[in-house]
Amino acid sequence: MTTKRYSSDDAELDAFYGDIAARDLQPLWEMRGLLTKSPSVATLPHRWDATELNKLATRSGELVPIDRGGDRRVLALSNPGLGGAPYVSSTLWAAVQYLLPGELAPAHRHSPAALRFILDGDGVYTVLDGDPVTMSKGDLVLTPAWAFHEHHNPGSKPMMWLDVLDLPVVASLDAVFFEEGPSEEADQSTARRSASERIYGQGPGLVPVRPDLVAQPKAHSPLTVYRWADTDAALAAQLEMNDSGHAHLRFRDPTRDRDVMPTLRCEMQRLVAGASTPGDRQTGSRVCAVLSGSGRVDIADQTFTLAAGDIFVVPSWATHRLHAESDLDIFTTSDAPVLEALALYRSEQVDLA
Ligand code: 1HN
Repeated sequence: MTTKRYSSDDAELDAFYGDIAARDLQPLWEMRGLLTKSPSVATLPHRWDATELNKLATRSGELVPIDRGGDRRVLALSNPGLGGAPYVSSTLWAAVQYLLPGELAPAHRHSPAALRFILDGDGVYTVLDGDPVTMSKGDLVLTPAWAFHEHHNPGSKPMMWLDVLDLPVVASLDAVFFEEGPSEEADQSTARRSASERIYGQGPGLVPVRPDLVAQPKAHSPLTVYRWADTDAALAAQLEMNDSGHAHLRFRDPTRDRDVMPTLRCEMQRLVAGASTPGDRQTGSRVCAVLSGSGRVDIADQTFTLAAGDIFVVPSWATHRLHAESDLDIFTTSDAPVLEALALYRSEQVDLA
């Protein structure tokens, strides 16, 4: 017997509970908290401080070679509500990854999808199924499920970035696969821009027609990098058009009406100094990173100050609200496409006093 044994003061019922437990059965009528009025969420609101993350990532670079466990030097953000799991929320993995000059994090692929958001620095390039993509501050780089990827730092400075994966979702669906890759050097000589950008990132609404350039239909955006210059210009243009002091945009597949990847939604917000967002809450969790500026975020009954490089997590259905002290740029990724696909997505504004 490995299942839970229920008990009763009534001897006959208690014997029955013993017999059903011996057959790995449980009585629904004794269970509590199975169906709650609103989500019962273990993930806690939390913020990781940029200065601490930078210091500890630097120490990991001094202490730990790249070829230890998984060939990635990664510090997972472990949510204090999740009993020691290496997950930032019940559905998302988030981490900082640190790569020293001259290092290579060799190729592999996995069924969980990943993305990188670059909070500072440049110099690293990642190779996605053979296509080299440079990574610089403010860029969003996709690593779609089952794409081979390796990271190179040919520069002279260490580099750190944010990784987010849908790993907890894929793990809970018992669908994790992993494979090591071929280790060939990608040809950087012709890669001033990735092929993905040259074909799909030349201008809004422009897609290739030549059959040899049209990507095979995949489950994710064929554009694998969203450059900061474009994101910045789109945010600035939105702000010019309204006086709310709040710009908000979503990264989309340029060829189809959908999110960048089937499991992950990515958004960017800019608040001018003094502006606030309305309070709202959604099902599904989100990881947010401060690209620049300062302010604070209220999440449920907690308030966290925010500075550039900080990373925080908003649990499912927790009311959250941003306030900018100086102009604030915030990247967000969430599991919203999963909830939407399953008709479980809910979103509402919450009036806060
Ligand atoms: C992974 O493949 C990377 O390739 C980073 O950079 C973090 C965390 C869990 C599983 C795979 C990477 C990861 C990861």
